[in-house]
Amino acid sequence: MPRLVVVSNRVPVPSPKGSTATAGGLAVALEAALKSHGGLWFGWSGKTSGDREIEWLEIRDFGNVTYAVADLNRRDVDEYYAGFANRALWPLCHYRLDLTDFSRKDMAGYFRVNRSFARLLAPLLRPDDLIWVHDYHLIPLAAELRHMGVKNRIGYFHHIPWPPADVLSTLPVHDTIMRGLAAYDLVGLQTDYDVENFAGCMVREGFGRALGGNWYESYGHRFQVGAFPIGIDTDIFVQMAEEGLKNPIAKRTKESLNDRDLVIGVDRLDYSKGIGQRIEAFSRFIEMSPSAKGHVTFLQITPKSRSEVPEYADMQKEIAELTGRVNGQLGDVDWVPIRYVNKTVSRAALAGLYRIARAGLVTPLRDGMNLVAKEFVAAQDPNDPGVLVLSRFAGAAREMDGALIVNPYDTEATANAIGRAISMPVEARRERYNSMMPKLREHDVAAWCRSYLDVLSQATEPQSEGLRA
Ligand code: GDG
Repeated sequence: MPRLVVVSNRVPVPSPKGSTATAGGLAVALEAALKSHGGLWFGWSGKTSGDREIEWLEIRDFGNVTYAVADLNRRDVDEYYAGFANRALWPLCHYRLDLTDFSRKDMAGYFRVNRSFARLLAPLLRPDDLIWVHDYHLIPLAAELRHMGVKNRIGYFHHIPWPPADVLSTLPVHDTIMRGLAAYDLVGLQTDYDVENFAGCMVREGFGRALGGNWYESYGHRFQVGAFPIGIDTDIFVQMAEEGLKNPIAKRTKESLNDRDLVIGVDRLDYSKGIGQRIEAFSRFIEMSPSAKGHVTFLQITPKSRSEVPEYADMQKEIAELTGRVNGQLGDVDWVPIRYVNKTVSRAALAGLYRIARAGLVTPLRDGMNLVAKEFVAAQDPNDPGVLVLSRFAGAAREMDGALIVNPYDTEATANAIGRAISMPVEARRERYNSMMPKLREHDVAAWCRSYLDVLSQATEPQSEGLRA
């Protein structure tokens, strides 16, 4: 079995005792894959260190897994991370052309940091390593490694949506991005819809041709593209939720509700998550349903995210103001409609909170997959499950047929769906829950890892007679 090398923007280096207990499902699954293959996890430490150029790595071994991380200097963080990755690629891939900032300085910084990462990583590689690169921060990495003579199989997984050609082509360097992707052996996307969009960008824009069987040829290199919908650590989540009410935060929350119904939302504070539209829809639901006034509480847990990016700072202000306005207008002396919390809670608390909620609102305007949708369902009590209200624009909507699917831009329809979720009879709720759980168990995050790595390690190029023009 070849050694596995995972590359991601941030690396969850375990604590000195070797524990990554607070890590999410993806980090846990990647760590498990690294342990079973033996492996190396490479990326940014998350630390900013003055003006020093990226030239050294901190390397630590935990069992058979090596963690190699580099600090970035202020300029690199500003241009590569807060700049091009999060003010150009992130809004672009989430169809927010109104929020993109295509600064040439940031573009140069993005490619420069990827080159530096490749320079640090290349000497650590062995000839038969399987290399798996994660997410939009690192698209050019394979091309940089190839320049340095690296011949290993290199895969890329794009965790966020892939946009249609008309959207992508607004990016001045979209050709360099497509060329960068063509240097991989496998480009993994979340859904078939993303694969269709990717094919449109590759073929219609003239960057490559389809060879059939998900193979493409571009810039003289053949590679595969496929949909690999990510899952969660379902069994662990079910178990955490079963013990959820032992968690002090979940317990306190339940007591504080005084038998009111709980509606929950959990998202990083990000404009792609549709938090403002969700608050408007909840507020409309309360206005439309006199019986809900005083009897339903919406808990929105929203850890701050990317506060160094101006669009995120603006959004923090907008959502706080909106929440204050709705609470002021609709609340009463003994009831606030929205509890808005800007902090991270533990995964155990989250599992308990999902479990006591009557409805989960997952209403992004655009999302690669959305793991909260899956976690919410996995956390439910099978005998008395809550209902998931899910945006049609989340990748998860393609799998989760037991959810109430909504258009988050349609306030009235989303408000109606909240009402339906809260008043749904238990038989209908069980039926919906039972239609989703088997898939969540089968397609968990470990299965996702395995299926991706199987294709990356075993892919054989199509014979030339099978080629399609
Ligand atoms: C990207 C793509 C894709 C949130 N608040 C707390 C907390 N969380 C955890 C959730 C969930 C994770 O963060 C968020 O995952 P999502 O999938 O919802 O969204 P992104 O962060 O945007 O992730 C997305 C994903 O990559 C994987 O491919 O699904 O589409 O955008 O696990 O539970 N966890 C804890 N406390 C919190 O307060 N412990």
